[in-house]
Amino acid sequence: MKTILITGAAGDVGTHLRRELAGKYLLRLSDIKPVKALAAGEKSAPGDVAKMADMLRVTKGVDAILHLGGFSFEGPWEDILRANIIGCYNVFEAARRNGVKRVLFASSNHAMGFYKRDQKVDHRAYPKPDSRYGLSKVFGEQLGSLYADKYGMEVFCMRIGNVNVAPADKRRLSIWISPRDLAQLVGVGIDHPDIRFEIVYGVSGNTRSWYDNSNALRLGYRPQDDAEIHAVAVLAKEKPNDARAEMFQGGNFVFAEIGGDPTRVAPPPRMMRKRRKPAATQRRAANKTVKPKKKK
Ligand code: 15L
Repeated sequence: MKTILITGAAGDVGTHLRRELAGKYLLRLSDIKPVKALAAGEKSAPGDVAKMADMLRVTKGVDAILHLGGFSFEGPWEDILRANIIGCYNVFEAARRNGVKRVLFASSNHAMGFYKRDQKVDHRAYPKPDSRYGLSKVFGEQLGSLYADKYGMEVFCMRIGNVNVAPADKRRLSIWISPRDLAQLVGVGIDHPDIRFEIVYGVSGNTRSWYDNSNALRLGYRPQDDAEIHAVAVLAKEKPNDARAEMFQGGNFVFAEIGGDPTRVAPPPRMMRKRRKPAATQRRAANKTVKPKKKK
């Protein structure tokens, strides 16, 4: 059985995947926080992604790495730099030095958040990050591209939408991924025999998807879930949102700290098919629905 290192294993996505991947792989679980309640087939390997020595230790001898670690929402530059830029570099570089060829990188829909909601994007569309967080995900993807081309590593980037048991709001009807679909996609990334550098969208087979996920389908991903079965319930409790957030795929990430006019974004490329607050507070602000301001 393959041994897979999961960084950021104590987080929400890591917790879903531990349950879904149990029995399919041996899991080495790494996080800066304690990883609780180890099951059969799981081992803990504490480590800070921002420390190269830690990453050299935890990546030794694994068959593949699933890199979930780092800041998972918008944050101050110092935090994004440490956890997502330096941390990501350390994971890829430690993998290379330890001869681990395959790395699955948890990128995000926020690498593409400045695309409008009436645009359908595929794996070839150029990135339009909506935040420092989104930018750090573009960095991770491009680092993966460099390590694939220069060092022959096998890199699978998943632009994950939102992992949850059910979609939380209208925006998530387009980007939701169920834990079992994500686990299936991760399995494709681990076991596909011919990966060099791939970008796929980590979304279920959602009727309202903003993504052309043909690259994932080409590699064998067959999502079993569709957010649409939750649509009536989700839309019934949807509150009116800020018009700027409604316009773009990234939602509230798009206009956080905005200094200009968000309607002035570049038109889509031709190849596109038309159709310092506390961290917990920032996460809540980034994910919640914002009421439009009343006109005075
Ligand atoms: C993400 O990339 C974040 O990690 C998660 O916290 C959510 O904000 C998600 O995107 C989303 O867009 O809903």
